[in-house]
Amino acid sequence: MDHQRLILHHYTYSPYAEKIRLLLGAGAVPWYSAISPEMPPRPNVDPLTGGYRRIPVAQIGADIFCDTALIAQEIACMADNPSLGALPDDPSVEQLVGRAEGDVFFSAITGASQLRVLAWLLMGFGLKGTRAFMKDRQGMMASGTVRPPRGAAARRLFDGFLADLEAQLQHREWLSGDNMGCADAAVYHPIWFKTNIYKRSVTQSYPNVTRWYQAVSAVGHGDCAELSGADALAAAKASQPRALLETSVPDAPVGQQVSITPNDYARIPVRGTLVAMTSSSLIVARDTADLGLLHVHFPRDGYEVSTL
Ligand SMILES: N[C@@H](CCC(=O)N[C@@H](CS)C(=O)NCC(=O)O)C(=O)O
Repeated sequence: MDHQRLILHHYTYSPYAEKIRLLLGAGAVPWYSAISPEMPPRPNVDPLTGGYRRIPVAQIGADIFCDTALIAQEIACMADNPSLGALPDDPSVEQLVGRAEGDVFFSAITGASQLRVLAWLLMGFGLKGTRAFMKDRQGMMASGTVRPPRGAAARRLFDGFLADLEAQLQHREWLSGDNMGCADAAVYHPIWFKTNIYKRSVTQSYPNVTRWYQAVSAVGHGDCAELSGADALAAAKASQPRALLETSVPDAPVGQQVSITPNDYARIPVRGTLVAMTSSSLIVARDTADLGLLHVHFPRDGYEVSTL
């Protein structure tokens, strides 16, 4: 295997993973697919991240990337295409992306009828698995700081979002500029999620959204090869983290033990030694008995950093 190829730890029905799979396709970046369980424990990912429990996680050798904001930037570098990693300089698009990855994402599921969600879960997980999945996600949200709308309020919110997207797409093919980019993938994934739950198009009242949705789908996932979790761990073990080129901000507690915790949901901390902290990202080193030295990368936006 090629140890420098990006490995994506993900599962099929993860909307945020779909965002990344499409960006990999758009950037023509070859990648390895390592399928993860839909809920912890995740023996293919936990030893790499040291606790971060969200999906997707990307890996390049002994460098581990948490959060799609950062993974998208890595893909943009690999593809030499900045629009895959950054939003366009357009406040109306930025606002749509913020909504898509906030309440709209949750509303895809909290707005669906309980019966429909139950049927969807039962088909995927069976009875025992559905019970475990619901318990897991309830626990994840209970310890979180976000309280998404439910029922009719969630449905109104989702529809209002589609109507605003329809207006945005009136005079443009893509949200990101001349080609599909990060903004398109970010706005697409909650709609894709709802389409999967409903098993039919949810955009039919919005012709511009429908045309755009089909164009984003057609981009596909690119050149992907399956990889086992064991091979992904072996790749980490056989590699050294890449050289640190980041220049840390002056007040960064570099060299100290820190914990990094998402500030919204799935608030499991990762502990390690801070080795770099710029204005937009940070890296913690984890010296592990089984896999050696790993560098775990996080964006700063959306994560709390505490010194221990
Ligand atoms: N801000 C994160 C959000 C990721 C996220 O919420 N992922 C969902 C799956 S789409 C998740 O991790 N759910 C809980 C789980 O899979 O354990 C990102 O951009 O990567």
